[in-house]
Amino acid sequence: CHGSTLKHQRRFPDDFLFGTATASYQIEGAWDEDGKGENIWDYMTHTNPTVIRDQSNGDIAADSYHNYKRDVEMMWELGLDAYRFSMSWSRILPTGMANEVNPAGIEFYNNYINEMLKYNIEPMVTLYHWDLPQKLQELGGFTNPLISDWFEDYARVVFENFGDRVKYFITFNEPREICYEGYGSNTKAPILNATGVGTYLCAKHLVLAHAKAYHLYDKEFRASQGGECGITISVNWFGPATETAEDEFAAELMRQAQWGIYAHPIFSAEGGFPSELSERIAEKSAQQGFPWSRLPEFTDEEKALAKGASDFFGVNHYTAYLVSASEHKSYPVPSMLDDVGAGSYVPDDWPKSASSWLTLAPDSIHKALTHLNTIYNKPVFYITENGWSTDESRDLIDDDRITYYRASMESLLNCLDSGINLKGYMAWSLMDNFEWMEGYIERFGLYHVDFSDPARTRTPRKSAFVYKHIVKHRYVDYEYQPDLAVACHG
Ligand code: PNW
Repeated sequence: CHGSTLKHQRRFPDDFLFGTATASYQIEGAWDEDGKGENIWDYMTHTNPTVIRDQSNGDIAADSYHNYKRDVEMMWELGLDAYRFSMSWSRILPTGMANEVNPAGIEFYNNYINEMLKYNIEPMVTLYHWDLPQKLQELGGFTNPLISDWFEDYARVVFENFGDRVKYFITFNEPREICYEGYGSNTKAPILNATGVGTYLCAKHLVLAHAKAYHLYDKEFRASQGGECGITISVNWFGPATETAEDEFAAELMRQAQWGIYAHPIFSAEGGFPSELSERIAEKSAQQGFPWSRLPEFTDEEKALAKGASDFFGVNHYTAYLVSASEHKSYPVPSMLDDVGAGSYVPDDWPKSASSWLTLAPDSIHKALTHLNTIYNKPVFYITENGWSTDESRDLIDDDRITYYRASMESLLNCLDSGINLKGYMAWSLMDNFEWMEGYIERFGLYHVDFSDPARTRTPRKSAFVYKHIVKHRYVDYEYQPDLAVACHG
């Protein structure tokens, strides 16, 4: 494989961590094997299969539980520096509580991690990527304040068992998707649809759960293990549709609702929920006859616990939207979007993926990170997810995904050029997997997975070779056109 060695190319530093990301429920399968307990996705897909577009589930998924060596071989083929994956809480603690640890679960993750380390691939572990033990859901899940203690107990088991080898821990993947989609709407398990109430209860308890796990790591594990602990928040860019004060304010409220309520308590200098949105929710709650604000307050002690409780800001970034004060559609009352009171849209000329929510927006990583860098005083950033979907009918030739990844690389380089402390990038995803409500219809993989084949054979797409080339050479070579028939390995 040759790349041209253009000297004028902007380059990524050698210590920039390039990787890919996945999540336990989306890839592992083995849903009830070797002592694993039931989680909310097992429960929902088994009791309510029609909520999934193709009525599928993650019972087998990409069967990574049995194919983990092949997964690591793919990481090696791509030349990755790091791999972000999540642990299944109910595989480690079948009932969710720490009184009973499942040894087979510990062994599986030990094997996965040790296999990566053989190839010098840095494991980055997410503790929670949406698969809550069902027993804990029955006790209220993230609406029960005790979730922060249960999560801390689980985090202790993870740090104790894996922290000797894992140097990057991420507590939660995407609080917005957990709280808003799972509790405030019906687009993720546990499809509670408690609009305008569930989201905010979950937000408070999740932030505290993160903070307790962070302090546990900081006080009891950091000195001996020497790693880092952070959180990953989905931060798409929400810019104003026009430069009017109304649209600017609407965009600000939208950003606060979409990610500020999770980021502000942890990363802002003052702590707590963002003030404009808090005021708006308090006002609306009063008008609606609630005796209290639907957004629960933090006590001063809780505020202090969460403030500064992260070593880095993990950003999942996919796309952007324009926010318009006059686009206000009719939303359920109460609900988060009604609280914001504005609408968002995407210009027609932004290229479309197979996912309704995902278009290729111009330079949006750079826009989002520039904003976060300013309001949260220059944290260390990792892009922990970014990627593009094609539909199931397309297999290996994915030029639109290549266009998307190259555009992302330019946006990352713009971040580095402007002095943002961005230290790594994880592509979503290493391979096709169970895409939640979209089942196996939308595909995000650099590797194609054949879900009709019991072996779940994995085959690199064209984009895999392009990503490999970027990781190896540390710049974007637009001349490089992999020929899949003779594509290079190793
Ligand atoms: C992420 N949005 O979720 C998740 O972390 C992954 O598990 C998932 O497979 C991947 O993105 C692709 O969907 C997102 O509305 C959900 O912008 C929604 C959004 C972004 C990411």
